Parts: sequence; structure tokens; C-alpha cells
Amino acid sequence: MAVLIVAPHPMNGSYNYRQAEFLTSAHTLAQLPVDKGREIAFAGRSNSGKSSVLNILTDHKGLARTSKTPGRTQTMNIYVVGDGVRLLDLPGYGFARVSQKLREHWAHTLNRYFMTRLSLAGLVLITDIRRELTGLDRVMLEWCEAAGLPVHVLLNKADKLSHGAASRVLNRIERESRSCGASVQLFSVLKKSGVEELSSWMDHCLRVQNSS
Ligand SMILES: Nc1nc2c(ncn2[C@@H]2O[C@H](COP(=O)(O)OP(=O)(O)OP(=O)(O)O)[C@@H](O)[C@H]2O)c(=O)[nH]1
Ligand SMILES: [Mg+2]
Repeated sequence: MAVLIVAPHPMNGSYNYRQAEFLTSAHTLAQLPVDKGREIAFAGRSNSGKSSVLNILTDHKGLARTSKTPGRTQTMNIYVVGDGVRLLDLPGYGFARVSQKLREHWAHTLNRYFMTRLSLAGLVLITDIRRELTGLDRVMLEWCEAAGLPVHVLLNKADKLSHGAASRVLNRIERESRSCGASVQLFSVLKKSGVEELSSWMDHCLRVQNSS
């Protein structure tokens, strides 16, 4: 298993997510890379667009596998950006057609991942703007607040709503999320919009963790 070395963060404080390369897949926590450096996890409901967001962020279409069918990502997929920074594409939650056994495995494994992973620097919570926040999204937000983990909500698939309707959802979710310290933004994989705002949040999150 690869051992990552943490190099100083870049002078201008921004990371080149285009450098991301696939490192490994993990079905259990023991299969994850050594818990050093910093990582940002991409979590959210199945089919909200986690893998697609990763591909747009890294400007690499086929990096993470996407699918019209929910339940595509069934392992934790780890990408390395260089200088000890990793991105994790997590299996989605809330997908009923996955077997009970697999659902229990991921509920338990992701719970332990969030509770114990020292290198976890932040969470990008990806939602489908048409569904707004689901019960499990709210549980994630509350948990992040309690754990002091920075979290950024992407209201993805913003192209599915008119500009006005998307802005209204953004305002509402911003108000709701303020209490738990989460930031929120609109995003569209289809329109490639929101990438700079997401990158800036991630840069900030990685810098804060690096200097603490
Ligand atoms: N219109 C539109 N479709 C999107 C957007 N983002 C993702 N999709 C589509 O949504 C579907 C699911 O995308 P994925 O990236 O596979 O979703 P995921 O969250 O990784 O799904 P799981 O791995 O099953 O948890 C695909 O058909 C994507 O093309 C977006 O911003 N706009
Ligand atoms: Mg996926």
C-alpha cells in the first residue's frame, strides 16, 4: 500500500486538483492509505452526482465512474492530488436496492471512517437540488458540527431548475445550514458551474488543517 509523504502546501495556497490520480479502492478501513496527510471526502445520497463532481473538479472525465443508475460507487475510491492530499469518493447512502448486508456494512464502515480518520480535513456533502436536504443529509450535517469537521454543501444539478428557483433553494438551505456552520453553493456538472467556488473552499479547508 502506498505511503504518502506530506510536503508543505503550495506558496499560493491553492491545489491543482487536475493532478488527481486514482490511488486505490477500499472496501474496509484497513484497506485505506495510511492515515497521514489530509483528505477531503465526497459524500451524499446515491445518484446526487458525487463521482461526476469529482470528474469536473479534476477536469478528468473518466476518473471516477458515474452512472444513471443509483448505487454505482460501491467502494471508497481514493484519488491522490500530490503533496499528501487525497480525495475520497464514497458510496452513496439512501439507495434501497442495495442488499441489506451491504447497506449495514457501509453504514458501519462510513460511521467508523468519520469517527476515527485523523487525516479527514473536510466533507463535501453533495445533494440533488431538486431533493434539497434529505434526512440522512441532515444527520451528516449535525454530526459534522458536533465533530468540528468543516462541511460544504453542494446543491448539484442546479441546471435542472430555473435561475430564480435555484437561488431560492440556495437562500433557504443557507439559512438552515448556518446554525451548523456549513457553507452552501450551487453547482452544475452539466454546465460546469461552481468549480472555482468549490476549489476555493477545499483549498481553504486544506490550508487550515495543514497549519493547525
Ligand atoms: N443534469 C445533471 N445531471 C447530473 C449532474 N451531476 C450528475 N448528473 C447525473 O447524475 C447521475 C448520477 O451521477 P453520479 O456521479 O454517478 O452520482 P453518484 O452520487 O456518484 O452516485 P452513486 O455512486 O450511485 O452514489 C449521472 O447520470 C450523471 O450524469 C448535474 O449537475 N446535472
Ligand atoms: Mg458514485
